Amino acid sequence: MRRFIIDCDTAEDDIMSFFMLVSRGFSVEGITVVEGNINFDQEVKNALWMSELAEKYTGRKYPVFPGMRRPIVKDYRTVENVHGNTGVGEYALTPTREKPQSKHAIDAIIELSEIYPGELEFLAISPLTNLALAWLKYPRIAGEIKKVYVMGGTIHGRGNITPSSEYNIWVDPEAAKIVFNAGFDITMVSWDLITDYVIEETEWEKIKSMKTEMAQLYVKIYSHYRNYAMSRQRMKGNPHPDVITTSVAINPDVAKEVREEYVIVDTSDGPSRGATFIDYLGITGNKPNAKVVYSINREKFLEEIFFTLGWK
Ligand SMILES: [Ca+2]
Repeated sequence: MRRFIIDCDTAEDDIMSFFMLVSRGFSVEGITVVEGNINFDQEVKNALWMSELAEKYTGRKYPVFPGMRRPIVKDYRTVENVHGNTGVGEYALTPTREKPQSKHAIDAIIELSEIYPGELEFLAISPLTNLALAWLKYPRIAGEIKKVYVMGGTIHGRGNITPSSEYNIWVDPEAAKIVFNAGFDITMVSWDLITDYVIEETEWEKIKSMKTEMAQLYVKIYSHYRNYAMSRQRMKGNPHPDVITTSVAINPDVAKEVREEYVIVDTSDGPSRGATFIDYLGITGNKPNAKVVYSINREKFLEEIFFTLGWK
C-alpha cells in the first residue's frame, strides 16, 4: 500500500491530483494546506470539500491539516486571476460536514513520517513552506519520507509569475532553498516542462462528452483556468502542473527523460527572485539534489488522467 501526504494550495489542479491518488487506491494519510493560489481559508474549504467527496466514494476519511498561512520571510500574493476567486472558477465548493484538524500541518507531517518511516511519499504541489518548516523542526524527516515530488521551478528559465520564476517557488523561495538542500529524495517537475503537455481541443471535447461525475467535475473546475491559459499564457489548452507531477509520482514511466542535477534556488531580491537554476554541467561541484524531469510520455500521462476521469 503506497501512502501519501498531499500538500495543497487547493485550486482545480490540486483537487484533481488528490482524486488521482484516491482513484488508484493509494492511502492519502493527510491533506496539508499551505499559502498559495487563493485565500487560505478558501483553500481549506476546498480541501474539506474534496475530502468529503472522496469519502462518499471510498468510505475512508481524509483528514485536512491547515498549515502555514504565509511564507517564511517575505510577503506573497494570491492568483485569483488565474484560478478564479474560489480556485475553481467562480463555483463555491462548500463542505457540509468535515472540519479541519486542530493539529498543525507541520506537526502532522512530522508525526506521519514517524508512524510510517520509509513509506510516506510527499506530493509537494504548492509552495514549500510546510515541508521546510517541518524539516527545520525535525530534520530526521529527510530520511524518513521516502520521496518528495516537487511541482515547481523552471528548467529553461521561463516563469509564470515573473519572467524567470515559477509561482510555487516564487511564493517562498527561502522554503524551497531549505527543502532542496535538506537531503530529501526529490523529483522536480518544472513549469516550463509541463506547458508542452496541455489538454488540447480533442481531449477537452472527449472529456466533455463523458458522463462520469469525475469528468463533469473536471469540466466545471477547469473551465476558468483553461480560458486563462489559452488567452494569457499562449497555450493550446489547460496545463496540468500538479496533475503531471502526480502522474509522475503514480507511474514513474510518465517521466521520459530524467537527470540527477543540482538545483539552485535564487533567494536574492532582484528580478530572478524565486527562479531555479540547474547546474547542468556540474560547474558548482555540488552533488545533485534532485531528479529533474526533462520530458514526459504524453500518452502515459493521458492514461493516468483518463483513468481517474473514468473512475466514478
Ligand atoms: Ca498546487
